[in-house]
Amino acid sequence: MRPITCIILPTYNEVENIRWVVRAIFAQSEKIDSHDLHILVVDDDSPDGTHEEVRRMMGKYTNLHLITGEKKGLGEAYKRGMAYAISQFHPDLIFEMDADRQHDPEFIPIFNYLATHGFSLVIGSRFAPGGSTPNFSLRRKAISLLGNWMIRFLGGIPRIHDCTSGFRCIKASLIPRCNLSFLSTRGYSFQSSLLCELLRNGAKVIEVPIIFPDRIYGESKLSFKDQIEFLFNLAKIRFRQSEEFVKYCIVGVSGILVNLGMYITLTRLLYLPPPLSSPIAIETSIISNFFLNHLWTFNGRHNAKGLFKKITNFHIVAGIAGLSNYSVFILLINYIGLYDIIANLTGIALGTLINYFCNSLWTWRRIRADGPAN
Ligand SMILES: Nc1nc2c(ncn2[C@@H]2O[C@H](COP(=O)(O)OP(=O)(O)OP(=O)(O)O)[C@@H](O)[C@H]2O)c(=O)[nH]1
Ligand SMILES: [Mg+2]
Repeated sequence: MRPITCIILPTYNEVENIRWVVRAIFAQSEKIDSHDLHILVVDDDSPDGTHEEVRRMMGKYTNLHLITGEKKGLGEAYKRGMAYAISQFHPDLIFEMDADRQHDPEFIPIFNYLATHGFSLVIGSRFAPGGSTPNFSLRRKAISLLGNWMIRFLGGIPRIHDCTSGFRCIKASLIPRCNLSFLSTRGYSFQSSLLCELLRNGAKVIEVPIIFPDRIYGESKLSFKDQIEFLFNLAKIRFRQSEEFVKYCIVGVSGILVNLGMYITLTRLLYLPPPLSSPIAIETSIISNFFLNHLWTFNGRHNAKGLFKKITNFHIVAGIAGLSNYSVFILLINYIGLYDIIANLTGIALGTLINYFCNSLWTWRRIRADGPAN
């Protein structure tokens, strides 16, 4: 049996388009010999009878599937669709695609090929060199470009040109790694937050330029509310990008308290000498920091390293960061004559950054969906 590619088509009042889209997608099957194509239509009980039309076609196309539900926004439809597709078909690849004929099905074989040859996320990009939106009004183009620019720079993904595209092919194994419940419910916000989440989880991405024409039939569902949610979502994405660093700093502060508590216990209650108590207190705080980071800060990161290797790396990083902290401190008081408290704070800031980046990029390094990176 060949692996499955599942194309998710969210629909709301697409009765005039759905028949054409389904037929055009299945016409691409013969150009793909590596995968079996399935379509999952996620219709939110469209009043125009889109789902009845899909049901009629299901008699002819055995790989056509349908789920229906209450209308809660495009993002919610995708979340439901992805969860259903993964549990029912165990697909290798999942496509996101609009059902309004604005995404050209001719691209499906190319995306499918790229997603099995080195990339885990293929984006049909309107704004990459070669892509275009020939019928966009100046206003729509300006909103789209501004929105994309904000996501690129606030979301820390400047190299992606089209962050809100709804035409993508995703390695299905990446999706369970993403926190879908965190993602927004509406269209553009959902697409941009899913993209950031996929990249956070190690997606290897390529953009393929596409031409995005205007709708011929039916109406756009993009509303003013979508634009408002988009702005709120930017703040959420920004926080999400720094979330690990904030958690790491909180753990660092807890480490100081653990160190101090242990030192006081050893010297004041157990009467151990300070030269012996200090290293025990330091080691206790390193171990407690390690487990808090393991279970909280970097929880959910997929990484092939065993616990022992991680603990060893964490100690090495603590040593390097401690040494850097101390060297900067000595340098600043001896050669620059800085006030010792300021010199110490500078050393701590540098040590914290070294500590965070080494542990994030080495100890708990993420693996890509297309293979281990350890
Ligand atoms: N199930 C479901 N599908 C939706 C919902 N909103 C939009 N869609 C579908 O999502 C796809 C994209 O919606 P459009 O309204 O065309 O949005 P767009 O293509 O980003 O914007 P335009 O360029 O203005 O058309 C279409 O297939 C819609 O039918 C929804 O709330 N639920
Ligand atoms: Mg559309």
